[in-house]
Amino acid sequence: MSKYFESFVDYVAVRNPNQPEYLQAVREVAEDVIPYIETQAKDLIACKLFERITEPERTVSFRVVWVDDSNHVQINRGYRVQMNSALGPYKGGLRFSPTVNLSVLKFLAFEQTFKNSLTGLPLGAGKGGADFDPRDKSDSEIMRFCQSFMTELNRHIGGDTDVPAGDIGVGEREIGYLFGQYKRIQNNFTGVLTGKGPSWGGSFIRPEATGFGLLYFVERMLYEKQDTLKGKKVAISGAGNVAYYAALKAISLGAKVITISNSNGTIYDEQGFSQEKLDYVNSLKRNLQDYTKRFPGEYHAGKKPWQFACDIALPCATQNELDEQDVKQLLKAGCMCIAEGANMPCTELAVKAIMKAKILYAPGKAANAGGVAVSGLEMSQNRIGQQWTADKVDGKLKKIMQEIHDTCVHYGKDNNGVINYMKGANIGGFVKVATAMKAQGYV
Ligand code: NDP
Ligand code: 2IT
Repeated sequence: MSKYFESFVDYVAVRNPNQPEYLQAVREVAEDVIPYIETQAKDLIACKLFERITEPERTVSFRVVWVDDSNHVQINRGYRVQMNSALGPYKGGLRFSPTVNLSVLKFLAFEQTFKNSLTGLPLGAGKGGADFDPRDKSDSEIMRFCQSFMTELNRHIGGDTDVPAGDIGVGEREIGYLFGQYKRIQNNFTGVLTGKGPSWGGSFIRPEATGFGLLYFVERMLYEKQDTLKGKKVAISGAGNVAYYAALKAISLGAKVITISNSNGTIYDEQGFSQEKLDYVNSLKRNLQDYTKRFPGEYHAGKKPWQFACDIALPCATQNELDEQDVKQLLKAGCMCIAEGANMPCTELAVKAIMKAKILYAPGKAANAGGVAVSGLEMSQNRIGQQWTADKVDGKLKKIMQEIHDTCVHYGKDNNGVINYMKGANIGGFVKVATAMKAQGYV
């Protein structure tokens, strides 16, 4: 790597101490974008375009106080990282999880910059959330927390300013409570959040969009190799929104889904999941160990899905959930494709091992962009006061995923015809944002 790369990485590391996830995400993009800038866009060096893109436009951190069911006062920390508004209003999810901190949210907001650019829609980038764990809370505790969180957040967001959505720990229920409180404070029914219910401004297909989009992307990658999903064995991690709809779409495209997991363990079903089985998994809440009470299969406490032989691995849970050792195991068992439903689920060393093996690899910023893409379509529907049919939204989603795939091929194909989807996504996402930032001057 060049001197500029080395000095840039040092510069970002010094400015962002104790933020390992953020530095990991920046390095992964810089490895592709800096060589591109040095050879094809030298003018971006003097105007410090890449240095600017790694500095959030604004970061808000705030106290969230609420009272739990036992009448105890609880204090959490809320955040919104408004990363980049070159292409449109800040856009990206809210994560409620005890693992939330500034490093995690900045990496997510940084990834969102390139992802949102790749969708082709007018979306800036942001991410937010709180170190609040919704998993062990009652419904009324969740409502009180959401109301307190929005009492501060409302002054920083708006339909043309910043439009949050869901992420880990934030689904339709939380979006409902957040929206209700925003509307109450602002006296304004507007598209300030996406992922709303279909009867109150939400878009059809938004719940399905990330998982469905992931499979549309995988379908396109396989198509490039004159292959299909029919008969492929698919290992999926996670048991949440992305994992569930990824599994359903994979099954409907003829694949056999053999694993579902959460942070406690993995269910392995050799015969493959069906919709009935997946709905049963959902009904178990987080008690995956009870799967075998109703269906044949195995529960592996404390284990990840990557030990089971599969053709395609779809990490759909969280960051850094798949490491170098997992890649070795997957490769040994014949895995030919890894596509990320989650954001940055592969560690840096895992990515290097995948690249070396030259199997198909789709980074999250391309492969999971379907969620934010349909959020963008929800914003369009809110602006014109209409609701499109599920078929229409699904058709648009499919087309967007195909276009993202083609952008990756355009920027990522080498002279031997090998497609580096990571490089394609990084450069393809960067070019559009950089052009807009350059045009908008030193801001
Ligand atoms: P959910 O909250 O619906 O589900 C998260 C799932 O991941 C849960 O089953 C959870 O298990 C599991 N999980 C979390 N942490 C771990 C861990 N350390 N090890 C194993 N499993 C874990 O979130 P989503 O499905 O919405 O999000 C999943 C991923 O997809 C995230 O990386 C998110 O950023 C990304 N994403 C989401 C989009 C969306 O539209 N929702 C869009 C694009 C990306 P447990 O209950 O045990 O915690
Ligand atoms: O990571 C993501 O792209 C999301 N959580 C979805 C963001 C959105 O605004 O729909």
